[in-house]
Amino acid sequence: MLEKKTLVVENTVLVGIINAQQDEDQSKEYLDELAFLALTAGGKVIKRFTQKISLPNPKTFIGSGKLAEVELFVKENDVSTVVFDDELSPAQQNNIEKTLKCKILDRTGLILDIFAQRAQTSYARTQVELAQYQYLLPRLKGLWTHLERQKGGIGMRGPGETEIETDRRIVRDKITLLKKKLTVIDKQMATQRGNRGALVRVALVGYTNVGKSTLMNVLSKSKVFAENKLFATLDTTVRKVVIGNLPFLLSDTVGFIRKLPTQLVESFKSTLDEVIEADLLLHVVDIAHPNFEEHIASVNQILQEIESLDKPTLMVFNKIDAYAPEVIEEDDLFTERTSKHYTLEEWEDTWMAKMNGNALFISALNKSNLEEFRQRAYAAIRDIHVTHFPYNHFLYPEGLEE
Ligand SMILES: Nc1nc2c(ncn2[C@@H]2O[C@H](COP(=O)(O)OP(=O)(O)OP(=O)(O)O)[C@@H](O)[C@H]2O)c(=O)[nH]1
Ligand SMILES: [Mg+2]
Repeated sequence: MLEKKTLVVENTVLVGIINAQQDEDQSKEYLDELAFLALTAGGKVIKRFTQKISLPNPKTFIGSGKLAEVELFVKENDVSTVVFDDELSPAQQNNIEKTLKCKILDRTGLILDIFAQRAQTSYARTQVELAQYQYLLPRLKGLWTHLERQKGGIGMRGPGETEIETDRRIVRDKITLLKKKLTVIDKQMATQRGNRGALVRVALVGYTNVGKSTLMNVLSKSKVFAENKLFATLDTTVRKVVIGNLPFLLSDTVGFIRKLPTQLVESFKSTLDEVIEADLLLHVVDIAHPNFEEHIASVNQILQEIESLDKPTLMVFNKIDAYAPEVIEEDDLFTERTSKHYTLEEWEDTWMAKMNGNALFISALNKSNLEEFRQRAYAAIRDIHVTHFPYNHFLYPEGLEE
């Protein structure tokens, strides 16, 4: 495993920008999420800086005045980590590090750090390690003395080759090795998946922390790790579940997030194979989250990247117990009514129309509306099953018997 840049309850500062793509409200919500990520990684956010800026400064991302402000705060408050919400170029990261003299992470680096902490199995660890090396490759600054130099060293270096180039080669070799290792495991896993026979395959997908594992636990009556932290689940779990008399396979997998590092999507492809090979997706949404519509868009974008967006999908809006619309006071004549004020019924109407009826509203925690969920899931899975095995249609009635 790579040396971890773990945040051990470190004083952490966040930096975000406001521009044409993200207004003040959005920027705040992104920083809220970044703060949750930092907390998950073990950091304590003690200050946030934002700057209105149309184009990021190519050298230091934020302007020099703002950077000086951050520098002063960092000095006076024993700050060990500054996290930027947006992707920094390797040069920007270097320059900022030189000025602030503390650890500089961007959102990608922070997510990678959390993944590194959470990876349990050797498979997940290998995937994270690969993503970390790919992220670090362009950021090498000749600090790689802790790496084993099996190849580099005296006599091995070509004329004029710098240490950084040697390091780069070591890292590239490491990447090749990890990729080979993953290919071997992938083959084993593909065989395992192939052995699963005729069962319809259903995958839970969704943004992180929406309740996928909780729903899996309710349905399969087994224990999958669920908690109020981001990326509680890294490895895919597959369970055989029976609704009515119809058995199927249900998989729970890594949650998605806005700006999920491409290196991660890339190296988690085989974890996502369960999604790619699924017959039906249950797209779980946390309707109590103020940004849930944007979450849906982020998830769909990743589904698109892995060519799985056009699969049959049930949208499962979870956490209805926690949904609280914003309220306009009676004497408030100025606030315009927006979707933030929708009642649950209004959201149901909206999404039932958008999804052609393939939307459901439940609480996995309170087990509300689960009966309807089971009915709808049964019907969808049965449809797929009898398409695969037309001669089985008499085994499974069209509707779920109560
Ligand atoms: N209020 C409420 N909380 C819920 C509900 N379902 C899940 N939660 C909570 O939401 C948090 C996240 O649940 P998980 O099941 O771990 O979510 P996940 O989607 O598997 O998350 P990752 O694996 O991190 O992507 C936990 O604290 C759950 O108890 C629900 O219906 N209502
Ligand atoms: Mg989970």
